[in-house]
Amino acid sequence: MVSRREFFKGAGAVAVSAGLVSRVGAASLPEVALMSGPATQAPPGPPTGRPYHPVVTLNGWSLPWRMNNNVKEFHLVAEPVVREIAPGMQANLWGYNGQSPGPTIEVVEGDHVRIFVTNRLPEATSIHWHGQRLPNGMDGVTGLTQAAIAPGKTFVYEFVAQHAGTFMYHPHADEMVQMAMGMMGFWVTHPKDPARHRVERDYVMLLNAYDIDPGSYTPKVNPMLDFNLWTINSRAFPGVAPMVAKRGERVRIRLGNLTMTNHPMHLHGHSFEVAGTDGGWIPEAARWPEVAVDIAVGQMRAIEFVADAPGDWAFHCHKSHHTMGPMGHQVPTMIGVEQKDIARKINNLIPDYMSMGENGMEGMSTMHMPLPENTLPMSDGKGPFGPIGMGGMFTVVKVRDVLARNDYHDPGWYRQPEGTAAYEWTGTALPPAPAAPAAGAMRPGVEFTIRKPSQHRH
Ligand SMILES: [Cu+2]
Repeated sequence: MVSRREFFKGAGAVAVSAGLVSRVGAASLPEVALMSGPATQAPPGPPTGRPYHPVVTLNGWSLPWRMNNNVKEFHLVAEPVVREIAPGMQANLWGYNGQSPGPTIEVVEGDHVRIFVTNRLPEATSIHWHGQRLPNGMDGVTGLTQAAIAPGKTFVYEFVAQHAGTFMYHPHADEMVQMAMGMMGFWVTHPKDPARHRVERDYVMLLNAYDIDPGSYTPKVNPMLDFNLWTINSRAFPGVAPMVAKRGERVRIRLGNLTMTNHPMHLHGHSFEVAGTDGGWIPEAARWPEVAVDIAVGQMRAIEFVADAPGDWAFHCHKSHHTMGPMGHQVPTMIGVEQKDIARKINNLIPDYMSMGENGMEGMSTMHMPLPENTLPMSDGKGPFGPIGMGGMFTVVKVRDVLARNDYHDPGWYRQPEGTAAYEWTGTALPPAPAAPAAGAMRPGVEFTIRKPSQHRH
């Protein structure tokens, strides 16, 4: 039986014209490396070429290359993939080399880079190298700078990585469909001198979004804003890996936004500096401290901080509907509603939900009902103190006193030192809260309007 890898090798070789092969001086296409799972792959470091300190793609990996007469050759295959969004939900996406997003491409300033792009999609595509300064014909805009890459064909892109920084790649071909289906990846050009911009941990993530109806597997490609899955590297929390750091290490997080809206990304417990944009590195004197950075559509930002506070610190989009799962988008307003019969339905959306405040604690854990097939509840993460109230575009920065240099495993939950956690008051009871006066008891001449929270009145 022909393996998938061999199949691609053969199919690609047929698609490249004889003229192109002799022009690049390659006897064969570079082997296609594939990734089948969504686990974070700890960076092995460069086996050939100039040295650099590798990045860590959350729930992703970096693409291997081969050196060919001092040219770094990569092979990207655009193809349909199955991505696990989080345990319990899979999506039929389009991506590169087995996953969406595609693998991160890492090169060094001054590298001569050649990328073979094979199209195994049912329609034409191209790749734009977002942020790179390169010859016009390598810019990847279908119809404007090149012919479309038809299904089954392989195109070759070739340029010198001129400046260090953080970039993205994505199609400029039927892009509403292809971006909504997950076609995107990260590109990092490392500085020629590995001591420049040096950090101990260097994470990369693409912010993306999908609209997948509960019970279905394929994203709808026509929504403009109303997506129901807000993801980091096509994963929703608790599917998003944590970012780990040893206390005192300098950490960089490179974020790119290929959704249709902006994402104010917020880090708890630390302040950071915005150190880079897709335009380049910001001089140190021009950086300022932040705890949230808004990342606009099509932008990327590199933030840096010293992980000086041990603990489990939330890192998330500050738009509250971006930190919930698809079922959260079905939730009606419950405030002010008698919850007796509805707790059962909510329990379907938030498995550990307890109805409280109306008629006691009915609808507790005994009424757990199954979710529809292939979707995620509003929030599904379990923390050391109970269910975690955020999902979607959310993960955790885990700072520990002890952590090996190249260790990227999840160290588990933080153990807070005795006496440092918020605690329940068990002293003297507070006097009862004064009840709101009835409308009739109001002083004469004062108008008083009661507004039900479930309605909007103007
Ligand atoms: Cu957001």
